[in-house]
Amino acid sequence: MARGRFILLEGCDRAGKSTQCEMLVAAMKERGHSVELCKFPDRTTTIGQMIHAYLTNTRELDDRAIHLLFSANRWEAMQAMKRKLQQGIHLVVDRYAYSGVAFSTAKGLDLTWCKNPDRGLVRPDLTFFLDLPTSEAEKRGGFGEERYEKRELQERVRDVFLQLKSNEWVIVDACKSVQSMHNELLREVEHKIRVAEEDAKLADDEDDILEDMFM
Ligand code: T5A
Repeated sequence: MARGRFILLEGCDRAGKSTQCEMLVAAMKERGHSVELCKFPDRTTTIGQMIHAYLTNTRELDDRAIHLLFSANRWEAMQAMKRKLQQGIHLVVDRYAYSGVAFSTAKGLDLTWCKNPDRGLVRPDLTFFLDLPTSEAEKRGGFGEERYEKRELQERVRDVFLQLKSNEWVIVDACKSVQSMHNELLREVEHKIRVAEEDAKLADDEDDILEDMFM
């Protein structure tokens, strides 16, 4: 049996990540895949509640301290995520370490310093970057409610995201309709899973989880 695939959706604020994650999970379930949704920050944990208080401006924190909390919020989920991938469950993940580095670097922290706490996390098999101009994001529901939803910062965040881009990234035009983005994402995911399943039938060696984020 092939292990589950780690499918990540990244992008600036209001690009439609949560909408697409939910649609992707529903469509994969309909097709008979075993799949779960994860979201970062996970605001349900104790660390996640501290992050929520910061994002909603009810708490102030040093830039480095909040960066480390976002990273700790990923590490606390890591054992459970690995177990699920090993059990053949696919994970659709709404934001991850690329967001961590992009936002903190855009605020002025050093890029390498920002990557270090996330070194060795499980690395995604497929990353979609939902690319939306800030001028379009501003028109979408809810923009401006949280701390980072400001034009100049979002533009710097996008620049850092694009510096982090690697071979497993697919850039998606997030100006497109919800349905056409969904069709594109689902096509890519189905292809990735099909290839993994065919490889698993042919290969003798283990299909290991990739534990080399930022390494
Ligand atoms: N952060 C996060 C860090 O600084 N460090 C980190 O390590 C991490 C993980 C919260 C903040 O934390 C920062 C980044 C963020 O600033 P969050 O909880 O993911 O992160 O933020 P949310 O506010 O929940 O989500 P986003 O603002 O990123 O929105 P989404 O999920 O991209 O967008 P979505 O799907 O909720 O849609 C937004 C609106 O647009 C509409 C939707 O109906 C909705 O109204 N919409 C579309 N409209 C037109 N066309 C489309 N194709 C549309 N798709 C959605």
